[in-house]
Amino acid sequence: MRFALLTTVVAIGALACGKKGSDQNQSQMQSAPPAAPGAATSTGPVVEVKMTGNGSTRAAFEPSSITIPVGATVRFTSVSGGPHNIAFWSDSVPAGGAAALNAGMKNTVDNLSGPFLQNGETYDVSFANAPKGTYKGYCTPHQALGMKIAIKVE
Ligand SMILES: [Cu+2]
Repeated sequence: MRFALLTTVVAIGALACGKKGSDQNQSQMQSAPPAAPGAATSTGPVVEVKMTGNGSTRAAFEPSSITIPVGATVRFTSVSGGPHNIAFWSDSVPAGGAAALNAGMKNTVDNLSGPFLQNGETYDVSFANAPKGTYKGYCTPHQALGMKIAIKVE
């Protein structure tokens, strides 16, 4: 009788540990970078853009103006002063551009608005099937600091 009780306690303990373990895994997965190489249907080159800042008075995309071919992927990396994100003004993109961006942006938090990146995290925007023209974007937390980017697809 006593032995059976002890076994039950041990079993419950193991269950509790198992549950805790899976919770930890879940939170780790949520904080992991959302990069999913190959998930987008892009076959073009990858163009790197850094997101930088000092956490208070200065924040920028580097470079803040780029020209890419149709089908390229722009890879945003939060280097310093995060969190940063990339969001596009829906009325700034060429006709048909919003639909292309919706297909090329994963885990959006709002319309044409990418997730917030901690320093060291990366986020890809695929310009597969994106119409030619200029796409104007900004960082939501640092829009007031002038953190903007112009991406010209040609
Ligand atoms: Cu920012």
